[in-house]
Amino acid sequence: MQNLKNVDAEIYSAIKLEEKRQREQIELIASENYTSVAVREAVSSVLTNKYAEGYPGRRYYCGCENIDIVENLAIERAKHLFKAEHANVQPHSGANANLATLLALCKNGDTILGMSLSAGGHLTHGAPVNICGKIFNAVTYGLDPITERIDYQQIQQLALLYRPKVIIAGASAYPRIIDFKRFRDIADRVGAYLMADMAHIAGLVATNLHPNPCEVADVVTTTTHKTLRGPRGGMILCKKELAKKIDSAVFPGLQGGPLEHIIAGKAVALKEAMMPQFKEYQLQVLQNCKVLASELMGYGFRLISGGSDNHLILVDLTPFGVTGKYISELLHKANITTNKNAIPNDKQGPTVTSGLRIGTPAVTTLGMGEKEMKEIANMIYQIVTQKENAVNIVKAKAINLMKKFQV
Ligand code: DSN
Repeated sequence: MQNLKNVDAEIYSAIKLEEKRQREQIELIASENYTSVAVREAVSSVLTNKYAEGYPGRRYYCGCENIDIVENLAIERAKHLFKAEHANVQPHSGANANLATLLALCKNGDTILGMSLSAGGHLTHGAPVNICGKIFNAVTYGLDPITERIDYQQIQQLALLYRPKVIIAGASAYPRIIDFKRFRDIADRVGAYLMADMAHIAGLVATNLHPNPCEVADVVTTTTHKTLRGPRGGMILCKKELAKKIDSAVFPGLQGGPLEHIIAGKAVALKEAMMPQFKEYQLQVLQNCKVLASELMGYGFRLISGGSDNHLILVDLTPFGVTGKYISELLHKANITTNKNAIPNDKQGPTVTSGLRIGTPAVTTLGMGEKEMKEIANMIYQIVTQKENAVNIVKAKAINLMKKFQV
């Protein structure tokens, strides 16, 4: 990055610091990953120079012939990978994909039914602080208090009572398989659209390691940078009959010019996701998560729902008398990156929380396996039980572990 260094030493230096951070810190944020170099090459290409408002073959600018090749490849790959009838690859983010979908399916004031933020849902599924909670009448469902799994009975009762226009399936902090068919049945009973947000699990869906919501949902949204391991961005997949509504809601409804350099990165990631190595990677993500969960439980941690079927674990820290904020900050000092997370019926507010969310997608990309998961579980245990006293020793172990893997 010699040119960048010459033009802007401050940004260059911040990027170098971030490279060092990514090399030295164990990345356990469940929604993060490392893209391939091929994806980053596409993202940093000259495609960033081009305006391409509209869709392939129907642009508002001249000179889009190469951009059309890129966007069409991304669309076709997304449809093929997820067995979807239509794909819109333009959403700048998962939040935009969700908002565009709701704008396509609902009018202001219509009722939507999604998982509550405190149960593991996402802001854009109707939280009052998000625009989706402000312009729609958002009703939320939670988890079964005993099993801490999605309470499909409760969803059905709420759906019958409130007759939502859209039911949203999907979560940001839910460690179990989501039964999209059960959601479909409930949506059919009340004549609602079913929207599935598969952002967290898209890589597992792509490799048939999680049920595919495209088989049953009217619209499926996702980000492209979590388990799918592409560049930061969003995507919408839907049935053919909703294609026009969805496309119009994204552009011109919500966005202007698409980020074609990012769309190129999405296309590359989708191609990578079709390769056999990607399935091996996802299988290892699941295996690593199982090992991490079982080791943590062995150290006396309580996991929400008692374990994990996917790439993430939600730890209840209350038995140790510590908060999510405190432990995530201590772990960060010890070079382990996680995030504090609310647990069901959390007594702490959302900026403190009683939980810790941990995921295995990023460390698995580095090549870590079961041995490393055991070491990481031990490091987390040391921090939670010995607190400040363990920071230096765990930090040295974390740096040492990261030295064995190339970011
Ligand atoms: N912010 C993301 C996460 O961390 O789960 C969800 O979009």
